[in-house]
Parts: sequence; C-alpha cells; structure tokens
Amino acid sequence: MDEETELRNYRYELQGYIVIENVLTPGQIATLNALLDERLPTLPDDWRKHFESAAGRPYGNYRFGMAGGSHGTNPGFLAWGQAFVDLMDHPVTMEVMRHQLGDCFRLDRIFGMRMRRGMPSGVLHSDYGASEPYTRATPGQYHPQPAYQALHGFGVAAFNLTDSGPDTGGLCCIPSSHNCRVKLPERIRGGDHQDLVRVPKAPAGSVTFFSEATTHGTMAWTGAHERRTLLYKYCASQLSWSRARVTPPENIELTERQKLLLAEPAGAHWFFPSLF
Ligand SMILES: O=C(O)CCC(=O)C(=O)O
Repeated sequence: MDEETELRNYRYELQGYIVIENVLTPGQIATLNALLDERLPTLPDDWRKHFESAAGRPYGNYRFGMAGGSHGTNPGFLAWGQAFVDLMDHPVTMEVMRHQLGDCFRLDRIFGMRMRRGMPSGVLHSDYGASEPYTRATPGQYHPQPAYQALHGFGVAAFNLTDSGPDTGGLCCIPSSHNCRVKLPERIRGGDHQDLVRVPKAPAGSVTFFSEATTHGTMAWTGAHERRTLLYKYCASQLSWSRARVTPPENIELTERQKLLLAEPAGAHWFFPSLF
C-alpha cells in the first residue's frame, strides 16, 4: 500500500469521514450537471412554502432521484444517464468502500441533494451506533454496542458537483462521532452545536466519504450558486436498511460488477461473491 492510501485510510477511520478532491474530471462534472439541468424542475420562487408544508420531515424537498432505503424500489437517478451509472463503481469509491466494508458490498440506496440560498439546516442524525433513533441508549451514559446491531457496515460516497464547505453550508458532520458510545444530546441535535459540527470543504469534483454511524446532517445553504451532491450509499453484503431496493435502469446496460452491487443481500463470500 502506498503512503497516500495509508494516510487516507487512517484519516477515514479516525474521523468517520474524509474528502478526496479531484475525483471527477471537469468533463464529468459538466456532463452530470447538464443532465441534472435537463431533469431537475426549476425551483419555484415560493420554495419556502414547500419546506413549510414538509414540516415534521427533516429534509424538506432537498432530495431528488431517490431509490432504495425510505424511498421505494426503483432505479432513481441511475435512469438519468450513463454518467450516473458510471459513478456506482467509481475506482476511488471502490477502494474506500473496500477498506470500510470488505470485498463484498451492495449499493443500498441513492439520492441527490440540491440547495439554494436560504434553505434551512436539516436535523443531525446517524443511522447506526449509540445515536441512532432506536438504540434505547440512556442520554449521557456509556452505551456498549450490542453485538447484534450493525455499526460500521454502511458507508456513503457523496459526489460534489458544485463547491460546498464552511462558506456555503451543505453536508456537515461531527468528526469521530462514529465511535462515540454516548448518545447525541438533544440540545446538540436541536441546533446548539457547541463547536462540534464541521462543514468540510468539498469543491466540485470531490467526494465526501462518511460512515452512516457518523453523526451528519445538512447545514443551511448560504452560497450564491446551487448546491448539487449525488449520494451513493453502500453496505456490507449481508446488510440492508429497508426492503426497498435500487434497481437497474431499463435503458442502460450495467457491467457485471454494477449488477452485483445491486444484488439482493447475502452473506459475504458464502452467497455474495467478491467485487474484486
Ligand atoms: O448531504 C447532506 O446534506 C446530508 C445527507 C444526509 O442527511 C444523509 O445522508 O442522511
């Protein structure tokens, strides 16, 4: 392993997230944005009303092209063009996910995020670990993770198609929280961040990788340009978050490896072959 990879793996393991810059070429960024320009409806001037009508749902209408997880069984934005399919098994993602998830993993869910100036913050959350909603951890007390619960088996590759970071808002997280055994205090979840939350600098073309056990969320958008991010969420092959699946798009032929990424959950190596 080269020194660069060694440092990257250490940083990811330590922080629960990393940003790798220059993963996409300028040509890929332009192609993906042009395809999104065709697909995404113009945000209405009264978009605030739409957020208000989504009261109680933490994400309002930031999301697009969703599939799997809480969004139903369909191909989502994979059906919008070859360029979206190509990112399913981008070599950098495959390396980072192999480090986190082993040789056998699945693409469990996908969605995109778009934000425009003035869009509000989302609620901090994590799907695994002491702070996930169904953990029954007692606030303020050490919560040993029961062996039957998934912890580090889910990881995300968030492709940034426009610049985001501390100056604009966008994806935020609490570094190292993926290994925290004390539940996220309600005061912090409610927005009193106590200097713990970071919005990583993530220029167009970068990928933000994070564990689903890392406490993360969306920071209000203050950028003059639109935020655009594509999230591909992977898990160890034997795991699944919901019964919904990302399905292959009808109009695009997948490679054998891409088909395997969309296969049903099954035990690593026993019933789910290596992707490598
Ligand atoms: O990209 C973001 O702003 C946050 C995404 C998110 O909340 C999630 O992955 O659950």
